[in-house]
Amino acid sequence: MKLVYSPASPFARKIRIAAMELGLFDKIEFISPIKAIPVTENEEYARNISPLRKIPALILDSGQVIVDSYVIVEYLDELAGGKLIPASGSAKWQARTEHSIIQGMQDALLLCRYEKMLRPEQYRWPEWFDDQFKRAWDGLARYEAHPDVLNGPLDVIQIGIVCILGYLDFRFPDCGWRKTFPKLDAFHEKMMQRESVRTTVPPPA
Ligand SMILES: N[C@@H](CCC(=O)N[C@@H](CS)C(=O)NCC(=O)O)C(=O)O
Repeated sequence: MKLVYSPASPFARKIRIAAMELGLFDKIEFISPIKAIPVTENEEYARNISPLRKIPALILDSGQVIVDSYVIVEYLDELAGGKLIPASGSAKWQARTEHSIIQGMQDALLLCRYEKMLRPEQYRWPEWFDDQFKRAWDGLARYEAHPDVLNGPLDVIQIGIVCILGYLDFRFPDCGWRKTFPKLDAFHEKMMQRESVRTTVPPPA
């Protein structure tokens, strides 16, 4: 199978970490043929992979395409026998709820990035930026207040959180998350001991 990805994408990083942790990394060919950026044409990708023109996308050997990162992690986890996501009961729905929240936090930060990087200056809306950023920030505060989520066996939630923290370092290095969230800082340090996390840190811009 092939993963369409970019080294800078936090969503793709989640997949790369999960694939390594699940022992599936060597079964995936990693390809980064496109620049996934809003207001950039990519008709072929829209036609063949996804009309949303977002990465990551997983292309199975059969040609079947799986998007988005939420679904790809579920697919890989099932392939590996279910190690990162509980399969049943209330734990299953709790994990999916947390994963959805983490997706929303990462989406909000990506929108902030696009607002800063792409939107023409005269159209920028600082209150909107602050509101999106606050959604991610409040999400982090939620995990800072519930460190039990950070301390159990490795799961999709922990992987998602570490990708968000890495994204803040990458795109918003002055935001001061370590000072505000010391438990998340300790969690991040601990996660960086893992090869999967260390080797997928986004490259300097
Ligand atoms: N919900 C999607 C989000 C993926 C996403 O937004 N990826 C970004 C790159 S990090 C992208 O492809 N952006 C291109 C665009 O929005 O046009 C997922 O979890 O895979």
